[in-house]
Amino acid sequence: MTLFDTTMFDRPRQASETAPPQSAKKARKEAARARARRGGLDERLLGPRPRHRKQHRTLFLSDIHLGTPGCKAELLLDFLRHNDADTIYLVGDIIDGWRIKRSWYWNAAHNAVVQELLRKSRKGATIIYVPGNHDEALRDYTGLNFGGVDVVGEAIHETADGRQFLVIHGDQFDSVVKYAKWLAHLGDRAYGMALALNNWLHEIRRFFGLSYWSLSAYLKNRVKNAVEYISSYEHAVARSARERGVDGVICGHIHHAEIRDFDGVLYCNDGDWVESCTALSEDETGALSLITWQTFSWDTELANGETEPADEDDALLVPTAA
Ligand SMILES: [Mn+2]
Repeated sequence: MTLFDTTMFDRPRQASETAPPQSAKKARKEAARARARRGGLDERLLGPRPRHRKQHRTLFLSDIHLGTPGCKAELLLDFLRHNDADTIYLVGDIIDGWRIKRSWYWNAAHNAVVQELLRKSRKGATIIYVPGNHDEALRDYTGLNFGGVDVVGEAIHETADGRQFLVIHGDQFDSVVKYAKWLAHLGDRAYGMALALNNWLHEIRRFFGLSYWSLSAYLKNRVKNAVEYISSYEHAVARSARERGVDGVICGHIHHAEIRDFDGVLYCNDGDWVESCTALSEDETGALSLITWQTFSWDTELANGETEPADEDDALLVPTAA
């Protein structure tokens, strides 16, 4: 669903691409790129990665929900191309298994996100996958390694400054999911409808050049029950972390990014890639912070004037001392 003909963004062909002795690997790469292009993937997500990528000690991502139309796969792909980490935790609900059974949504961007994560693993990043309730089928495979990705039930992450964090998806604290699955499925379907409406709004806003804005996140923030739910969820998670004797907890599940201190226990929620497009980062000193990536890099860079190429004619307008 692109509003523009993406060929208008084609970058100029480089000499190396047109040179006749093309290796088989290169040909395969170009074929994959052509497939992604036909699949509607934005040309700007296919070219070389930016030279200056932000380096994190650790990145935490959850609730990506690949396999559903609500997943903001292109924004996530843009984020992944601009951010690297020594360790990446996938904190559950990465591939949406519930919906796989009902209906399956997969496009070039979803595929590219998986490829990008596997690429980071090949380049040396440690990837740890803690399954959630939407990809709970993976919970049968904890302790195994798939293509460089370690699947674990939960993890203890030690930050650079020596603090211990429990890493879990967090549905363990959601009594609705735990005790009445059919009810959760029902809620899931209504939620899917809200997200479809949300996507439709997103396309309209994008057409008018407005940034991503989430209807469901907006509603969730304003509905009293949802606020109460989030608050009691956060308290339950923090309480459990205290009982485990850790310094903090890193989770996802409720699609509400937050870093909050509960009497000395740090509750960190890395958010999601369906509504808020957020990730949790740990830097070299062990400091934790939230990153929001709701705008494509090319829009942000244009807004900041960072990649505007210097116009040579401009020099003529600058008065010189000589
Ligand atoms: Mn979940």
